[in-house]
Amino acid sequence: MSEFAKEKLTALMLEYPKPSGIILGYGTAGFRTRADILSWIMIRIGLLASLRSKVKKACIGAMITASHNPEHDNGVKLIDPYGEMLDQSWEVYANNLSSLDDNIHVLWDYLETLMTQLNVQLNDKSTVAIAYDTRQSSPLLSNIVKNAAEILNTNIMNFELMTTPQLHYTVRCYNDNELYGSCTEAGYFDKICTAFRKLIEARRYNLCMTSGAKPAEQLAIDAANGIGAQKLVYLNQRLSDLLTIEIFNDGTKGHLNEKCGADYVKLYQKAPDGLPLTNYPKYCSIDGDADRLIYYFIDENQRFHMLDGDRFSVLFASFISNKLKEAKLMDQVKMGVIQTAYANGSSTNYIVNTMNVPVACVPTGVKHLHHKALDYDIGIYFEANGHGTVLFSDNLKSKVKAAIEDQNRTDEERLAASQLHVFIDIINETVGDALADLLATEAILCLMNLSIEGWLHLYNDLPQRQLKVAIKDRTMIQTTDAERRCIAPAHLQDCIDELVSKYSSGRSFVRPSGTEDIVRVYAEATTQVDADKLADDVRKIVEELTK
Ligand code: 16G
Ligand code: MG
Repeated sequence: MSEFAKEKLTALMLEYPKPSGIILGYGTAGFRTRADILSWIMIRIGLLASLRSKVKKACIGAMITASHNPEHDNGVKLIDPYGEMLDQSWEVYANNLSSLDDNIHVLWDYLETLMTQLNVQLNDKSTVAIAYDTRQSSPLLSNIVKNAAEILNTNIMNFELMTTPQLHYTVRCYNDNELYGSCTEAGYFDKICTAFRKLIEARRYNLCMTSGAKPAEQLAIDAANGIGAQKLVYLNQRLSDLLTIEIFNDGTKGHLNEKCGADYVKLYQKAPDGLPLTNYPKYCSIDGDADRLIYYFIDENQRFHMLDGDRFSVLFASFISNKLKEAKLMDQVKMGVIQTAYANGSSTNYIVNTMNVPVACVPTGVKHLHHKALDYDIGIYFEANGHGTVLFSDNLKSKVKAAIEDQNRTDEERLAASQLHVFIDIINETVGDALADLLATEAILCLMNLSIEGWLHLYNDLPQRQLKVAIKDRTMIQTTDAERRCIAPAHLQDCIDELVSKYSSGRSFVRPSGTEDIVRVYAEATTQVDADKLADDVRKIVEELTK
């Protein structure tokens, strides 16, 4: 390999040395830690992105963000050619690169070995698309990724400030020759806003013909003082005649994710700071990089109600199955909802027994849900934390298109098929997307003539409790069956089973966190008192058996 490249890498490593003793793994959402000790890993991720691009002969994305973490953190994750998360088999290379000593010869040897193994050359073409969130540390870190990737002959596309889902979308568009959409931020907004406009305008026109259209309900949005705020302004401008939104926590005053954002609202089950719960009929929060969404409202008795990821699954599945039925396409497609063990038991029960839609349960982490969703013509996935999307197969898309064009079908069938066709364009199929999910939710509520209260009352959640438990070594807890059962330590599962059997509609599980050095306990039961007690009982037994 060229000496010149090696010299450049040496200089970059000298500028951004690896702190001694640091261990950093490519976790569920890439590398993530305090921003001031991250620069060295950006070199290695830039190199890896370039190699991945050479191997796939496609553009690879590098998103600089730490999502809902505090401002002082940052992180980076890679995006594969079709906008999906980095293939798990490559996490090994990421971890190897991370663990190597800060020595040019060691790193260079590893790169050469890897290139031979992967059958690529330094001079092979590669393209890396970079974007970052609003953190102060982001521009510098992204520049290091760029400099490192360029050493391996890489063409950089720098999209600068973007939400995470926007970069996923852009990478997909670039790689499939813009079949999925045009590969710019403007193209992204065009696609989702045009689809939203089509659905809502047609609905309004019909309502005007009958009972007169109602003005859109106001929506107050907590943008977590993050990148989403800037992008929502654009959405608001484009759709102001159809959508009445007001943006709070837009970054002009508060700090990123501090007592606000989707994660805060979900965790503490209360409204964020900076968003007055006054007279808006509905509210929502997105997170720092705008890939999670949570809705909430205050009822007439001033009670706070939250609608999380499970609720989106139910809402989206209801709408889509209604349209499939109306279009007489239901029998021809395989539809499923994908959840994790954290999904409220009532939501699963409602989807399976009332809606007759099958539910699959997979381990925590978007990549697992996304992967499973590919098994269906329509795979709807949401984590309870508000991250999710819908995947539509090519088979489904062509069936819908054929139904629209089929002159033998009734007007009603063709209308339903065309609504579904347009709806697909609102969805960002590459990854969960708060902005796209927000538009999809507003469109569904409007088309189903459903208020947020009506949406909440589709089913009643079982009370639940989540606890964090600190133990000496969280790897002592091992799970199976999509994290719903423990296989180690011995007897833990038997004890949990026995505790659970004492509660009506009781359910509980324990799993080691993938992002923090703790284990998480989840419990649900018919009453809050019981859910709290069950969680606490399970906590005690976990502590006892891991001493
Ligand atoms: C990460 C995951 C999220 C998961 C969470 C679980 C992605 C993009 N994010 O934030 O899906 O719910 O980790 O955290 O995959 P835990 O393992 O600490 O419970
Ligand atoms: Mg996020």
